[in-house]
Order: sequence, then C-alpha cells, then structure tokens
Amino acid sequence: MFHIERLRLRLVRLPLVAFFETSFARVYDKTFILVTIDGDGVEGLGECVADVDPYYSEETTVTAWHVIKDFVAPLLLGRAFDHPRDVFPSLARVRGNNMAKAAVEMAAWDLAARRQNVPLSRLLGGTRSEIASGVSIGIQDSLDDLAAKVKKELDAGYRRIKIKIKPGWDAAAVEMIRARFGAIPLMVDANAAYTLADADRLAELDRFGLMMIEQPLEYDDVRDHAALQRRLTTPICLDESIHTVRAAEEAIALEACRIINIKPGRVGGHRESIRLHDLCAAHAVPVWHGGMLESGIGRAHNIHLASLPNFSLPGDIAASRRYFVPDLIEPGIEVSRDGTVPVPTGPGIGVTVDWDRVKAATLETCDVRA
Ligand code: NPG
Repeated sequence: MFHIERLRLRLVRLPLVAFFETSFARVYDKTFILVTIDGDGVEGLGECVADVDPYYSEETTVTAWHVIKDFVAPLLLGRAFDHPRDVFPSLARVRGNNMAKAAVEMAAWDLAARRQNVPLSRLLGGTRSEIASGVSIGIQDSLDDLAAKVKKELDAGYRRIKIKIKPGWDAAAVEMIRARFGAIPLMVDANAAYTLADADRLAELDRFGLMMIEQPLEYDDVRDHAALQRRLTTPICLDESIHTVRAAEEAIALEACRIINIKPGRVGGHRESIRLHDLCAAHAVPVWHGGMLESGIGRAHNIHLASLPNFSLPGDIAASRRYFVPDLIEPGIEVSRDGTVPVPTGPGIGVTVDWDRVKAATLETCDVRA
C-alpha cells in the first residue's frame, strides 16, 4: 500500500547530442515533463514522452501538463493504493491522454517498488537480467552519412539497426545498407508516411529481407495495414496505431501486423503495457520496446518493462550517450559490447538522478497537493 500526497511537475529541456529526423520532423532537443510523486516519505519518478509538437501523437507537453495538473492529479491526490496496477483504472474518466496518464502511473510504480525495496522489474513481472538493445537511426542528409552512422552503431555492438524512411528516402537507403553491411538485422520505420496507394513501392522492400516495416500507413489505421500486410512478405509492425489494448486486439484479429512495438507512454503506462504484452504473447505476436528519445529516467522505466518474457526482439533502448551528454542520471545507461543493457537491481527504477542537472535543465515547476 502507498499514498499519493504530492505531485511535482517539471518542464525540462535537454539538447540532443545529434539531430534526430523522422518522416514528420527534425529535432535538436527534447523538452519533456518529469513527474515526481511523494508519498509515505518516498519519491517515485516518471517521464512524460509527449513532445512539444503534436506530430507523433495528439498530445504535447502543454496538453499533458494541463491534463496532469487539472484532471489526473485531483483523481489521485490524497488516495491510498494497494498496488500501482490500480492507478490507471482510477483515471478512466479522463479519455485518452495516455502519455499524460502514463507519466504519473509509471511514477506510482516506481514509488511502490521503492516502498517495497525491490527493483521495478520484479513488481512488473520481469524475468530477464539484461535486455537486447537496438538503435534507431534518423533520416540523414546523405547516404554516406547514413553509412557512417550504421557502421558506428554496429561497431558499438547494437543487436539491430532501424532506419527511418519516408518517400524519397527508402529503397535506396536499404539497398545501400545491404550492399555495404550484408545480412545485418535490419528494419525500417515509416512513421505513417505512406498510403495504401504506395503498396507496390513498399513491396519492393520485400527483396531486402527486413525484420519488419514499422507503421507504414496512417497513425490511426488498422484496416489498410491489413490490406497491405496481405501484399507484403515483410512483417508489418504497428506502433502509432496501437494506442490501446483494444486496438491491438483488432489489429491481431484483422492480421494487420505480425509484430507490435510497445511504448508505455502510448498506451497509458506499465499496467496497460503488461496487458498488451500478455495479449500478444497469447497470440504468438512478438513484441519489442520502442523509444521516444527519453532521458535516463524514462529509459530506466523502459529497461525494467522490457525484461518481461515476450519482449523477444531488440528494443529502441540504447545508451544515454547517443542522446544526452550529460544525461539526468549518473552513471548513464551503458550498452555492453554484445549489445545488451543490464536491468538495474536497486529499488524502483534503480538509477541515480543528478538533481543538480535536473535543476539546471528545468524551465518551469508546478506542485499539486490534495
Ligand atoms: O531511440 O529513443 C529512441 C528513438 C526511437 O525511433 C525512435 N522513436 O517513431 O518510434 C518512433 C521514434 C520517435 C522519436 C517518435 C521521438 C516520436 C518522438
């Protein structure tokens, strides 16, 4: 049992080590909300993955701040919970806004794990002591730049390479990688940049033996993905479209994908991620853990979650140094030469926050009490 006595929101901005470009935007820094929950003399931490712009999803840092402060916090403050899995259902009155809910819900899981003095992975049902790590490489200015990035990440030991694609930056990029690096574990992510009218062009990717193509079509679509999957041998992986467990049930029933990417921010936190993980396991659909350019705090949450058994493919959970130097945690997340990350063994998320760094990166703070 734990109490939720105070919620603190911090708007934090960190410069990225290098720009990151998807089919929808190029970003140079990451601005996000850090959530702290206080209860029973213990603190829990969560990171909101909403961006400043509504390009990946509808939510933004401003909408999440508003929803947490004015709607989520009042439903939780002053209450006692037997288990953090009870937090998400108690927010049911608030529709959607999963990134806002997840940041708070995940902080509650951290708090509960710390209160019990166990690593978060134990509370979540994790079974691994290390997770397999892959990288996501954004769209580059040239194929030579892309080749240099791929080489660097393979040399670092990462277990699979994902590249971002969009019309005009797709088959040639994949062809170059296959020609220069051979049969490496390779996948592509379109972030909804194509339509069903592009099916023939997407089918051209089949000859490259990709592990999967992620979210080729609209962010809220399932039906067209099912039609596309019937025309591709490459497995489709859904990301944006899977905003709830129900959406995953529909996608699986319609055979719209063969793999699912789990991001706790997209589905409302750890509880819903576990339900999604279990649903996929029951249907023999492999899952992997996505990334949203998190700081070490959100990254630590992801590592614990990715220790569950059906996370059988390498996730977008890479080393801190690829994103932020310095990170908000010390030491940062490290990836071993064989492309794995150990699951932290200390209480809760099990990483040490450098509060001076958090303070230096904070633009705005807000406390909410019962
Ligand atoms: O390594 O954290 C990471 C980035 C992984 O490619 C990645 N994330 O569409 O999954 C995505 C993409 C993304 C990044 C989406 C930032 C939204 C914001």
